[in-house]
Amino acid sequence: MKDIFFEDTIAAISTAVSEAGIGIVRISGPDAVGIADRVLTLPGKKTLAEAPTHTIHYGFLHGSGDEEGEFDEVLATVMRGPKSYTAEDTVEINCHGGVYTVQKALEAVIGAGARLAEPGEFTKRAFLNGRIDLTRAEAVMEVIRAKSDLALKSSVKALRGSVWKSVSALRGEILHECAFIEAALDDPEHYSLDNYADSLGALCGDWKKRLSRLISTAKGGKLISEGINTVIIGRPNAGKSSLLNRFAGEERAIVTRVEGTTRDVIRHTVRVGGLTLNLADTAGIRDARDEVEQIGVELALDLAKEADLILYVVDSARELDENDRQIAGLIKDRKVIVLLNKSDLDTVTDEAAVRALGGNGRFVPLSALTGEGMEQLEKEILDMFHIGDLSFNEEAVITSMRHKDLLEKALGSLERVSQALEDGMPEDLVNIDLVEAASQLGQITGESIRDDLADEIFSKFCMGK
Ligand SMILES: Nc1nc2c(ncn2[C@@H]2O[C@H](COP(=O)(O)OP(=O)(O)OP(=O)(O)O)[C@@H](O)[C@H]2O)c(=O)[nH]1
Ligand SMILES: [Mg+2]
Repeated sequence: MKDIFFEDTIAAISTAVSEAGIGIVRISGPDAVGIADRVLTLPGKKTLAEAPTHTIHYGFLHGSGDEEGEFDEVLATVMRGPKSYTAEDTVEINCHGGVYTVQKALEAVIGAGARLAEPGEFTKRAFLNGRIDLTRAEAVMEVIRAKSDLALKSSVKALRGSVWKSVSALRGEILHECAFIEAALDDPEHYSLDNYADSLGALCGDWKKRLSRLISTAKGGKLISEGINTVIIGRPNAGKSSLLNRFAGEERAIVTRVEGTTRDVIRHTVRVGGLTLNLADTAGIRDARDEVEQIGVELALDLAKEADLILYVVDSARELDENDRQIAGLIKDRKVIVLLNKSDLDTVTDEAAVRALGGNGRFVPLSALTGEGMEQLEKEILDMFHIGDLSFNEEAVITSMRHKDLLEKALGSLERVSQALEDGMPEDLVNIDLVEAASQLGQITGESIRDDLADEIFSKFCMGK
């Protein structure tokens, strides 16, 4: 445990503030038990102060100094530090879940001496009290904000420490070499740096590989946590808005037989399996005479350039035309699923015809009108983003941009180490970038470099003997 202690006691409503079966007010800090005792009456004049840790008590809630004014029947859980979420003394009061009651319970607790917690403050305390490292603290925030099942899974995995494990293992190895170099420079009689450059070069190559691998998961990690930006594109009347509505399960976009119905971008977020798709329905691509429609077409083309996934809707009941040729050319080499729409009608356009225009990607026959083919479309999307791999392997997935940034910086430092070794630079110079890399990785897990390097030197290399 780091010796940071907080003098004040904080409280907040820990459950969603809505009509629910129960609502929980959490109190954490040195006076948590005392404060709870001031607002609770337990049967037989018992108090929480004399209760053993990790026990639950039945009682009545009232304002501080207002024993007569009982307003709820509650269960209170006592968890004494360090065996609690924040590592501090914690009491959780389970009240009945009406918005009014829970608010009133919080007011009573504040009236008895607690301070209203800031957002995330319980987790911040858990971190500052040394109970969880920074990657886990961040993962807790991600669990709270997770938009999809898969995002939740990867945050929970980070919470169990998969990112922390990979990063701190790497950092430990780097620190070990930093310590060795410092020891050898200080005490050349006992530690020799002969041929050391070669072995450090080899280690450095391995570290760089591991870092690059971690960094490469960040793209998938971002898609998981923020959703896949998906653009529906196609010529007018192909059925783009019908597809959006089919995904949404409601009439989000106007559908008519008139070409050029959609002009603005219509957005809707949907879940597919464990994934989140941020869908954008766009204006049909054509050389529009109407100025407003033309702006919509430009917007569609711009969005398609940035998208993670393009759903290209083709009207398979009609021949392809110039607009299709333009679209097919534009989205070559991108992540594309071509939807041969209106499969419920007599079709004249097939996969081969689209390919002949240069269009490629995966092909799915679909009827946005009847819904036939939607299942296959969803399967293709899940398959395309390797959901099988991401959800089941135990590999760490980087979902935080802060982590990615620091990993890239650490990789840069290691590149400089490799370069310096190749140039035959002296070890003390090499060590500067090595320490830098360890420090950047330390910022991910929230460990400070100074103490750790000193520990490493003293514990492993018996300096000062
Ligand atoms: N038979 C059949 N008709 C469809 C299908 N999908 C869409 N339609 C019809 O095609 C017409 C155009 O559909 P929309 O969804 O508005 O097409 P859009 O691509 O959004 O058109 P714009 O917004 O004008 O670019 C409507 O009359 C739809 O009912 C389908 O799978 N089968
Ligand atoms: Mg439309």
